Amino acid sequence: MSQQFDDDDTVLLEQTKPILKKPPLFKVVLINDDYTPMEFVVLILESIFNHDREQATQIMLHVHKLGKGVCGIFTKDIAETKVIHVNNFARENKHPLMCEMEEA
Ligand code: TYC
Repeated sequence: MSQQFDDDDTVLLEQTKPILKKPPLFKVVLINDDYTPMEFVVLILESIFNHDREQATQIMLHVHKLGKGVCGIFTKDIAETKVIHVNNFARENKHPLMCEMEEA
């Protein structure tokens, strides 16, 4: 905000546009493997990514057939946390499921 004065010394305020940058977004990507059970992948997509059973099944089948697929798109901190949760949950259950993030 810059300050100017007119003839009777009234302060004139100039509105300046706030400079707001959109935060960069990241895709959370699931990778296919031959061992993780399909039901476990569907459970992850429902519980960590809030997909309904139908969407979760579609995404799991996409990953199963094509090798990888997007679970969701998030800001950096949220994407990092989701990846950690997926990988921890998979390891706790002794599955080799892999999850990564990529700039969107
Ligand atoms: N390919 C696995 C199977 O046949 C299922 C699977 C799907 C595993 C997606 C990982 O990210 C994955 N049991």
